[in-house]
Formats: sequence, structure tokens, C-alpha cells
Amino acid sequence: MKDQLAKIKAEALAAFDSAGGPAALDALRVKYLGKKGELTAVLKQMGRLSPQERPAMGQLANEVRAALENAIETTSKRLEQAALDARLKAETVDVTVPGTAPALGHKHPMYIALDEIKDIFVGMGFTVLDGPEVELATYNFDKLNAEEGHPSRDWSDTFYFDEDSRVMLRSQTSPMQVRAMETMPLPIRIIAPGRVYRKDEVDATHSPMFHQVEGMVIDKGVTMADLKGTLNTVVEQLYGKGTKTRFRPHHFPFTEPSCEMDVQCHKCGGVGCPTCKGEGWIELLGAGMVHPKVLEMSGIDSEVYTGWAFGIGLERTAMRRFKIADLRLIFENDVRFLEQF
Ligand code: 2NL
Repeated sequence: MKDQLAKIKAEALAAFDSAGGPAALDALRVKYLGKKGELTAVLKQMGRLSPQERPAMGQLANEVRAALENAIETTSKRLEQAALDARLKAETVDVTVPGTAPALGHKHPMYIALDEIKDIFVGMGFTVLDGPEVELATYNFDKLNAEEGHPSRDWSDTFYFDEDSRVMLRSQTSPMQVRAMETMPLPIRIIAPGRVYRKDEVDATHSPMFHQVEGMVIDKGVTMADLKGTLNTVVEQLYGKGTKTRFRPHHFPFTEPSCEMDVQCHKCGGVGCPTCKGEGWIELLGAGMVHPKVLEMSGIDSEVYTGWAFGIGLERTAMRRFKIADLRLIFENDVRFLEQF
């Protein structure tokens, strides 16, 4: 029996040593130490021994069991470590492999144009205003001196929400400026960029939704000379120093006098070419001195304060700047188009 135990011990230790992995080791544990294992089989024969022999043999059997359990423990640790080493080696990250660059988006061409305009005005001390696109006709029309019956108030031109034409999608960003006149301390210098809505059919130059920047200055002693001087400075920053402008008389209900400003064609220098349709000039914006009635309706004393205001279409500005022929391209948001700017 002693020889049997010694043989089991030697065999088992050798087998553990050459176990290829944790599963193989576990199978060996069952083979030698399990209920039907070899060591257990020997122990079952203890009953056949004489009482004198039993204690010594029992002790030997326990020593063998302890030795095997110990060996299993160390072998198991060694195998785990080997597996970990192998995994670490296999999963090595090569930090020198070039990564996948994330696709970077970029500004929409119209917002490039808008941000340029904003920067120029902010640099001159103007505040940028934001406001609701759903407006009251009072703010969009009444307080801007466009009375009942004015053609722009017609249902065929304006998106109303209700039968009695009180709530609407703003058709210009002026309502924000009216709110500014009503609430901001004077003097004010503001620009109001944003979406506006008019019932136009979609074509190469029209869209029922487009963008506008309006601006306004109100202070004591403001004149048409301030309007011209400021807008000329803006144009020189947009189109380069020395760019010529001209002011033509016009009509808007909210300004008096009103004008439109043209810039000399940057392409032909004023001689006339396809870009300016032979005119030598390109229409840029509408402007004027804020109508005294408009000032009074917003609670500003028109005897003390005067102001000027302007409005410019953003899509047209961006189209000219980037030579975009069709307005629809600006809104389709096809990345193949947008990526060009
Ligand atoms: C154009 C013309 C213009 C204004 C907008 C304005 C606003 C207030 C008072 C007076 Cl609250 N005027 N805005 C003035 C003149 C022209 O826009 O052709 N826009 C595209």
C-alpha cells in the first residue's frame, strides 16, 4: 500500500507538471483526488489493514493528498499566469499604427457669410439678438407701420396660424427690433439675424423660408450720414477697401426716407458683365431712417431720438460670395455640395 501511494504521488505530480491547460489539470484532479479517483481507491482499502498499521498509513495517505493538492494549486497558478502572458502578448496594441481620423464637419456656406457679417457689426459695438419665429402680426406689421390692407399682410403672402390673422410666421426679423425698442435702454445698436417665412413657390431664387439680417441704430442726432458711413464701412470689410457703393431712393413702410444700396460689381469694376447683368452694380440691401411713427409706436420720442435700419438677405449674399447659381442647393444640404466651401 505504501508503494501504491508512492506510485500515485509520483505519477500524479508528473502528470500535473505536464498538464497543457486548466481543463486538463482539472481532469487530472478528478482522476487522482476525485470520489472515484486513484487515491480514494487506495484509501478505501485502509479497512483491510491491521489497527497497528493504520495510523502510519493514514498519515502517509494524508501527506500524499496534501502534496497533490498543493501541486494542483501551484500548477493552476502557473497555467493562469501563462494564459495571461499569452493573451497580453496576442493583444498587444501597436500605438504607432495610424488611427482613423474622425470626419470633421464644417460650417454651412450661408453661416460663413452670416458669421462674417456678425463679426463686423459686433466689432462696431452692435449686440446680436435672437427671437421667436412665431410672431404676432402686431409686431410683424402694425408696429412697423404696415397697416391693415398693406399687400404684405395678404393671406397669399403670409403664413398665418389663425382665421383672424393674429399669429403668424414672421416675414422679417424686424419684430425682434421692435421688442428691442420697447425694452432696451437707449441708445441701441443691434442686429437681428434669423429665419423668415413668406408664401413663395420654390425656384432658383425663391424659397418659402429664407434668412435675413436686420440691423438698427437709435440714438440722439443719428442721421442718414451715419447710415451711409456705417454701411460703407461694412461693405469695405466684406468686399475690400475702396469698394464703391451707391444709394438709390426706395420705399419701405417702416423707414422714411428709404433707400437701396448697391455695391460696384467686384467682377468687372463697374463696366458691366454677366455677374452684374451688365449693370456695373449689384443690389445688396435695403435701408432707411426709422419712420417717426415706428419710433413713437414703440414708445420712443421721435423729437429726441432718430435712427437708421437695414435689412439684407443672407442666401443672396452667400450665393454671390460663393458663386452659387441655384438657391435650392443651399437648403438641400447635399454634403457633396456643402463640402466645397
Ligand atoms: C430689405 C429691406 C429693411 C428695415 C429692413 C427696420 C426695422 C425696424 C424699423 C425700421 Cl424695427 N426698419 N428694418 C429697414 C429698411 C429695410 O429691409 O430689402 N430686406 C431684405
